[in-house]
This record gives sequence, structure tokens and C-alpha cells, in this order.
Amino acid sequence: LIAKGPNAKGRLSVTLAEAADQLGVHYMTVYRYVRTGRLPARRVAGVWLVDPADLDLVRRTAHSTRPSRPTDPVPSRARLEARLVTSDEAGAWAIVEAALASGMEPDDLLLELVAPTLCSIGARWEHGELSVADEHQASAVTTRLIGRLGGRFARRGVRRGTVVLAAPAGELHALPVAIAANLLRWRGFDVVELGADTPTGALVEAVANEPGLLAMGLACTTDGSLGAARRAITEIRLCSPNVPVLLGGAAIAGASHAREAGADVCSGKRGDELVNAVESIAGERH
Ligand code: B12
Repeated sequence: LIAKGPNAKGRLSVTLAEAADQLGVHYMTVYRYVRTGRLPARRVAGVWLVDPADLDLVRRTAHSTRPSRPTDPVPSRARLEARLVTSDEAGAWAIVEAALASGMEPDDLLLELVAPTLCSIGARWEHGELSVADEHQASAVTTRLIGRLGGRFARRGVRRGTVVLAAPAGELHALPVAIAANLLRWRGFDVVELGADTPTGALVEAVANEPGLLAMGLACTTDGSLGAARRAITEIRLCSPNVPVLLGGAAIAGASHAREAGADVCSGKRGDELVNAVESIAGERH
């Protein structure tokens, strides 16, 4: 009786299951319309009800409002950059949400929108156009954006293995680690994310504490942390000789550079290269 009761305007309502039937779409699609505000609904005694007149509206706009392809990330970068350096978290989040709503996948969002924006901020800081304070504000807001995005990277289902990720002692760039960790989670891997400036002892312990660990990865964003990475790899090898060690990040020039530092694999400068390297280790193991 409640589910079929009239709404405030005295019109009869339909449940989401009936709405799905009438629209010829899956129940979850209608539920998503409600969650995203595309279809007005009210909740009565735990049951979602919609007005049939609103269904007509959804039917009529089905073609015009469905995103055809994801937003081009390039124009969004400048807008995101402006919001990051002014600590405008709400504005920055709106850009992120618009990109996701347009169909951009969360991993592309990090690689094609967030990472290049940070690189541009770094270049402008290097050229004296932005202050250290601007850069710090941008880092703080980006950290929060990545936190808010976190849940979207969690994948259910069969786990593909665990990876420990960190930046070595003295390396303060935590964002590359946070981004890379989410890219791996997106592909179904579990990540022990140790973040920036990880003391060698803590790294060794984290690796030793994970039985069956698929790999461990270190990121050097600045040349200054290479020595610490080399020392950490030597120590990890002593305690956990069978765990493959990946080394990558902006300061790693290539495979021979990574091998000189003692790593087994160079994971390149981009997170998707890291994902490929981890996937090939996982493939070899099975
Ligand atoms: C934000 C920022 C900071 C913040 C970091 C805050 C934080 N919480 O992370 C703070 C303010 C702390 C900082 C400090 C410094 N910074 Co800074 N920083 C940046 C900036 C703007 C963004 C960094 C970032 O997040 N980039 C985006 C990500 C996605 O970077 P990415 O390298 O592409 O990450 C990928 C790789 O790591 C890859 N990957 C590949 N293999 C592997 C393996 C693993 C295990 C992982 C995790 C990842 C990985 O995956 C990631 C995702 O795609 C960069 C600019 C830039 N070009 O990056 C400068 C930059 C890195 N910083 C720079 C400098 C010089 C510094 C300072 C020395 C400044 C100073 N004088 O104090 C200090 C260094 C401190 C230290 N000891 O580490 C320079 C480095 C130049 C160089 N060649 O060494 C840069 C390039 C700026 C510039 N253009 O000059 N910085």
C-alpha cells in the first residue's frame, strides 16, 4: 500500500523495479539514476518511489544526456591546476566528479588529469611562477582528493596478490606512491602502502611480514633518494631474497639504472608501467 501510495501532488508512484521494467533497463541502472539525481525519488518506509511523469522525462532525455565519450582531460588540467594552487578543494572535486561522470575511468583520471597537473605545478614552481606555499597547498588538496577517491579503486573478487610500495628514506614525495597504489588496487592487487620517507628497517620488516608477497616497489622522485633506495634493496635482499624488487619513478633513468641500484625490474616513470611490471610478475607466478 505504501509503495503504491500517492506522492505530495496526489499522483501514484512506482517502485524502482517497476520503473526499471517500464524503462526497459536493469534495476541497478534506475538505482544509479536516482543516486546521481537524474531521476527524482523519495523514500517511504525504506522503499524508493518515483513519479511516472519523471520516467517520461528520463525516457526523453536518455539519448541527449548519456555521456558518449569521456571528457578530454587536457582542458580540465588548467582548471584543476587553478583550483589546486588556491586551495579550492570543492572546485577541484567538482572537476574530478565531472570527469568521472563523463565516463573517465578512475585510473585514467589519476594518470591523465591529476599527475600531469602536478607536473605542471612543479614546472611553474621551478620557473618561479608559483611559490613554495602554492605548491604545498596544491599537494594538500591533492592528497585529500586522492583520499576521497580511495573507495573507487577497491575491487571485489579474486585477489591477484599483494605488493608493498614505498618511497625510501629521505624521499618526501608521497603522492606518486598514493597514485601508484590506487592504480594497482584498481587492477585487483592488494597494496601495503608505506608512503614517503620510509626508514629502511621498516621497509625490511614490512616485506618480511607479508608471506607470499608478489613484489616490493620503491619510487625515487628525486636523485637524492637513490642512495637510500640502494641501501634498502640490499637489506631487503638479505631478509627476503625471493621477493622481486621493482624500482621506478621520475629519478630512475631506465633499466640499467634500476639494476645498478640492485633492483630486479625497472618500473619506469609512469604508474601504468609499474602496473604492467607487476602484472607480468603475477603472470609468471601462476
Ligand atoms: C608535490 C611536490 C612536492 C611536495 C610533495 C608532497 C607529497 N605529499 O607528495 C613537497 C613539497 C614535499 C616536495 C618537496 C620537494 N620537491 Co617536489 N615536487 C612536487 C611536484 C609538484 C609533484 C610531485 C608529484 O606528486 N607528481 C605526480 C606524480 C604522479 O609523479 P610521478 O613521478 O609521475 O609518479 C609516478 C611514478 O612514481 C610511477 N612509478 C614508476 N615506478 C614506480 C614504482 C613505485 C614503487 C611507485 C610508488 C611509483 C612508480 O608511478 C607514479 C604514478 O604515475 C613535483 C613536480 C613533478 N614533475 O612531479 C615536484 C618535484 C618532484 N620536486 C622537486 C624538488 C626539487 C623538490 C625539493 C628538493 C624542493 C626543495 N628544495 O625542498 C623537495 C624534495 C624533498 C625530498 N627530500 O624528497 C623537483 C625534482 C627535480 C629533480 N629532478 O630532482 C620536481 C620535479 C619539481 C621541479 N619541476 O623541479 N615536492
